[in-house]
Amino acid sequence: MPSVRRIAHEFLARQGLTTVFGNPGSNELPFLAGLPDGFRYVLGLHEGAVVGMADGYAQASGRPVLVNLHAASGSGNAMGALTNAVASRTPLVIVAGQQVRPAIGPEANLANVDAPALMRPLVGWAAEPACAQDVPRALAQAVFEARLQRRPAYLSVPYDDWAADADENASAVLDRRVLHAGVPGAEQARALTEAVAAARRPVLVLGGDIDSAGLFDDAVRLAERLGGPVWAAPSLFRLPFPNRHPLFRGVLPAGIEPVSRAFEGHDLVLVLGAPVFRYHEYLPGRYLPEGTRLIQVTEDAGAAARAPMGEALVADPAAVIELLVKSIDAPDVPDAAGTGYRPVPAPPAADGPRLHPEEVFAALRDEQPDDTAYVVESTSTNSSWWRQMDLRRPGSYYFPAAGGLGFGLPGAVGVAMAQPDRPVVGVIGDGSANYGITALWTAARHQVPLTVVLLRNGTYGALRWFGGLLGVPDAPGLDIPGLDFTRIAEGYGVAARHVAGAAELRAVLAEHPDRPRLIQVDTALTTPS
Ligand code: TZD
Ligand code: CA
Repeated sequence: MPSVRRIAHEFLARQGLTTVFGNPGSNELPFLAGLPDGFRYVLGLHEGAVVGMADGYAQASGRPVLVNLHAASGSGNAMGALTNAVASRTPLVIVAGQQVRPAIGPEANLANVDAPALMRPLVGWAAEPACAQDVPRALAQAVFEARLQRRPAYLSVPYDDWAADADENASAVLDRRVLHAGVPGAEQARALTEAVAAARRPVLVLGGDIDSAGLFDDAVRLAERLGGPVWAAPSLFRLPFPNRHPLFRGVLPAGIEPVSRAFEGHDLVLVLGAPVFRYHEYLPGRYLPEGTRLIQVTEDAGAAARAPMGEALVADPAAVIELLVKSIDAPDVPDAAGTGYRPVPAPPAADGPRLHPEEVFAALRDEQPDDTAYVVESTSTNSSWWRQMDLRRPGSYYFPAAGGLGFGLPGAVGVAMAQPDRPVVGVIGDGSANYGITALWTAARHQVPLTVVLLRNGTYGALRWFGGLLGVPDAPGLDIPGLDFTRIAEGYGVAARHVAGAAELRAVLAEHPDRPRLIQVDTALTTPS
């Protein structure tokens, strides 16, 4: 009889989960014994970085990814990073090691007491199999739950289970296929196409799921058929639409009142691939203007259920876009040549030795290839970013989906590992970098071709701005002077440069090394909006 471990490894290989992001402990070693050829173990030095790298890798590859965490302490370290993976709907399959069964009750060291409860409600599904023979099936369930729910799933396995004999039915999971379809029914399709056809002034709101699902170009086709304005949903984590397209209006402000104001004069708001809505600042008001109808199309049943207003159709946005494009017989106004794309303004010049963030982003825009993927975690520079960038390709932009810092640097490493032929740049603040800094070591170890542009303004810039907004001008703990990321990066094995001005930055960016590097640039403080 093969061991539980043999069946598990075989199942993971058949499902294509052969890249493991992890940080092991003694409880995990038996799972890692005898990993077959074709498996690749990517060691991260802290679990926050492990999950951030896995999140970036899964998002960029569009596939579930295996994560291996150590018991309660490793799982706990991972939780902040998991908040982002939950919000970006990233299918992570987390396998954590547990003490042997007789040692859990008495709480021996490294027992993860009530492991599933530790992870709920963050993950979508969490379990510890009731016996060793159920491990292969439970592992398959974790993979399918992560894929179907598009949410991290968590499996805790007592470490002596792996060497146990599988039972005679264990191999039944090896051939399982679990498929999913989200095409609306005929009546639902008719009602939706009629609502869209009847709208005089429709507005489209696109969420990050559109880019995650590979629907960036399809969204452009739909928008050009509809001919109405397009917004990105608030708290955006992936760019679903070219940001200088003539129909694009920007990212919706993340407050009730300003969102409602943006919809003024529109009779239909069609939301595709987004929650309704992920507000941030509490700016009360009416959810929608009088007479405005909202229809949300999402595959996320939870997002449909919890929305405070509007109608919802739980369906695959791909199927709905196809349906709508077919149903609208108005000639579209394609702008494939990009002639109507909004021009970029000249960046403000530096005032003193520090660069304006817009100068940094203008340099990226001009010096980086058009298909560069950017992983951004720099919070006070948000409006500068959108003013200067011109992103026209799918998968061009990633941001921490729940606003939890520590995604950016590891996420950039993961995106670059998943897409070795695509240029990847991490745009990271001097505050943000510290939450996932150990990912630099993994980038060096695997010689990941990645450029990190480190924006050093010496402070938690966004929090200074929030201090003004919330009437807290005197909060302590907002400045972070004295950090030199060139020395930190070199300590982790990543080549680093401090650049002094826009010309030097442009010259350095124009080199395209095939290994990781960090470029530190001193920047002036700006506000997020
Ligand atoms: N801790 C975590 C895990 N996530 C957070 N979002 C925060 C703390 C709070 N926080 C923000 O929301 S923005 C920010 C903090 C500390 C400052 C980030 O500083 P930065 O960027 O240098 O990366 P800016 O451009 O200076 O704001
Ligand atoms: Ca900063």
